[in-house]
Amino acid sequence: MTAYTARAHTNIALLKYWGKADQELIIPTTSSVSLTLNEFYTDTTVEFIPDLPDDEIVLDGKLLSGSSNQKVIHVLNLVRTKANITTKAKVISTNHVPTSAGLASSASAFAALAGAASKAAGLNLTRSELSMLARRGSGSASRSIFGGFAIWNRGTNDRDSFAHPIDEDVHWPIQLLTVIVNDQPKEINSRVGMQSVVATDPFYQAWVDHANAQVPAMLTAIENHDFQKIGQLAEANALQMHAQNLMATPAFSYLTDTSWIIIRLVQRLRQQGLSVYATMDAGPNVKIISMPADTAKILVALKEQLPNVKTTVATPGPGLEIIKG
Ligand code: 2P0
Repeated sequence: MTAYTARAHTNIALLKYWGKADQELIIPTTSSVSLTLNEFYTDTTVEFIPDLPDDEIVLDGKLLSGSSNQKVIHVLNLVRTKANITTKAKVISTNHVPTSAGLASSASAFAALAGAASKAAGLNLTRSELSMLARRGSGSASRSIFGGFAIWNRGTNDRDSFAHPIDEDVHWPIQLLTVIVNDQPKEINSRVGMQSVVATDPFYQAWVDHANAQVPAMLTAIENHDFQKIGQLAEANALQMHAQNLMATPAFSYLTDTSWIIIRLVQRLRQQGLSVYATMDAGPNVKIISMPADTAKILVALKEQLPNVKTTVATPGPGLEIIKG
């Protein structure tokens, strides 16, 4: 059997996924909308090798063992079932999403794995099917099958919960400037954090209803290239998601004092006339949705308040590609 290498880029959610209706199948409670990013990606090679006693997974040059490779084996098992094979696989994955980029790599990792593993097993899946498969590894990976703007329609079951492209070729100015507050692994991983919110937040259903109602407005804003509306919706959605974490028992927050300094700075820059909006994921880093022409002004304002802060800039990127095999 042939080895295949796939490349998938990470994505930032503009409307967030924060909770599962089905934990085993990874069916979300809300539809989410994202922008795939050009600068950060994962390359994954998969080869099914007869007589290999066990799956072998090498991530960034290190052989994974124990629980850290369970999610990968789970996706390989789904592929084997579809392809009607039992052969074990060798997986070699390289993340070009440095932790210092302030972005998560699980979206690009599981999208690349879905692409490479399915091809290596002899399957020719559609992009919708690839999105469903990637979703089973990590929900946000369903969106990284597509470039540019994508929507993961929540659906209700394994076959109707997958992402769709909205606008894959983004030729108008929008970027993500990430301010790195902390590049250490988070204390509460997103799977645990979101489940705690679903199970204990008394206001969770209200959040679900409100977040789902934000989707049509976001789709219209993207269609109209309405940068301000996209930013307004994204910032409100992110703050509302983080508010749910405070509603959980026990309450928790990914945002630190420094995160809030940056969020307030973004709000101040907006009062001064700049089109800048903040979004945050399951960690303290603040991502500033902005236009390339404003980068210098944003950096000057940031450095005035936080002289040693590190930043990265990412622009819209492509969907899943098979790059070898
Ligand atoms: C998102 N995040 O929409 C949200 C916003 C983090 C905050 O998707 O349990 O790693 O593997 O499906 O995809 C992070 O959650 O969780 C995430 P699982 P995942 O991007």
